[in-house]
Amino acid sequence: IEQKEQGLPLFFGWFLLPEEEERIKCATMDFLKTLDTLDAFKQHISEFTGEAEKEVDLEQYFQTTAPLHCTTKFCDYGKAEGAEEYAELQVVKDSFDKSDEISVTALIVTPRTFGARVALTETQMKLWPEGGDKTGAPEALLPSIEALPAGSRAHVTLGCSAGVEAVQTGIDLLEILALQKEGKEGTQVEMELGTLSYLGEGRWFLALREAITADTKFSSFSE
Ligand code: ACK
Repeated sequence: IEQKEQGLPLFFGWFLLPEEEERIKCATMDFLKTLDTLDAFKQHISEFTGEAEKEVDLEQYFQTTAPLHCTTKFCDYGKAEGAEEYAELQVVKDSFDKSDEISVTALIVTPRTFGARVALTETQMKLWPEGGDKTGAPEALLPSIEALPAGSRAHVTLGCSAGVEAVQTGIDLLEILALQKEGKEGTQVEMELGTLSYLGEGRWFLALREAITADTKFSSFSE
């Protein structure tokens, strides 16, 4: 593993410790197992399968991505706007390699992605980059993103469907939050873990009754 030009990484973020990765994977997989058995989910199954009567095994549907992390700044080895400035921030240098705890407050499932929403603390927001909610998002979504609080995009990608890139998880999350803000909340189902809502076009949002916390280390990643 070699750092590319200027030594800038692919991205910075909070990385779940290995034992935490296992715990979070198990807990969230249990949710997926339950979700695809619910009648409410089965009613909208065609958004995942393209066919009304077909079944889907969500555990197989999403391919897990490693390592589990919450991206702060996508640097693309220095090609992304503001990458160098971010790496030079004192708070980034001071936080590097330090332990921190992240708090997962919701889970999202769409035909493209499976993700965990992360609620950032005020201290963690200092590591959230300028414009971090907007990078890579489609033009049409930008006004809605601007209306949401900074850091709304913070998430852990838990899985992507075939051919989908991880960057999509944050975009799916922002889209769901924008729909909720407009009051477009559909069917609600009470589950053990919390309240599940349907937002159309195969988008599901589980607001956790109790946040799931995970120990992490702030670091960077390069392939
Ligand atoms: O799940 P993620 O946050 O989405 O983690 C991965 C990580 O960087 C490595 O690919 C995220 N990512 C990729 N492209 C972008 C982008 N343009 N803006 C923000 N995050 C991105 C991806």
